[in-house]
Amino acid sequence: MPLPPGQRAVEGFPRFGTHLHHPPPPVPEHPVIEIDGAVTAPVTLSETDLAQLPRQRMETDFHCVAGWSATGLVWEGTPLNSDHGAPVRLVSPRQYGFVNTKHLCRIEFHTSPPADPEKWSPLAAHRRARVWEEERHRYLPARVVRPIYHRLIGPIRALSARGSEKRTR
Ligand SMILES: Nc1nc2c(c(=O)[nH]1)N[C@H]1C(S)=C(S)[C@@H](COP(=O)(O)O)O[C@H]1N2
Ligand SMILES: [Mo]
Repeated sequence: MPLPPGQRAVEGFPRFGTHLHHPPPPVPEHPVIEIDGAVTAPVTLSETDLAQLPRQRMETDFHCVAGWSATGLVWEGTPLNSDHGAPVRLVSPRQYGFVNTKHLCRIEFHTSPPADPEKWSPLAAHRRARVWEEERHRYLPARVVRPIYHRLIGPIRALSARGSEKRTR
């Protein structure tokens, strides 16, 4: 499978996130997903509810917006450890990693897109984040942010690894 534009394959599947110098959050004994916001009635899905949904096995590559890709991952049901998002993770392989929310516990529906942040951010995420369209940044073209994001990979990986060490110690 060819990689999307501007991506490089890495060995393994590193833990990765800008605030992940913290250990992964503890997994509740009975995890739930709350669904609320612009819905006729809010619902809370329990583990039992989730287990009854149809299962799907997915073999996909995973692409971080910073430019690394983990290849040949297999997703199915519950192979999930807390570094990678327990109890529940959203998997959307055609969108950059930041859309693939780990430790998912709540989904809030809105009837309109969220307002743009008041302050301009150099890391303003693209709203759709499609990897094959290289939608990395909300305002800047991909070729401008590519080299900047590549340089962030090392430091963020190191921070994220430190967070998981803290838990195992
Ligand atoms: N809750 C949460 N989900 C998250 C992140 C995070 O920091 N916190 N990082 C995102 C980013 S930028 C990437 S690339 C992937 C990394 O997934 P991994 O840590 O399982 O490799 O998770 C995404 N989901
Ligand atoms: Mo990412």
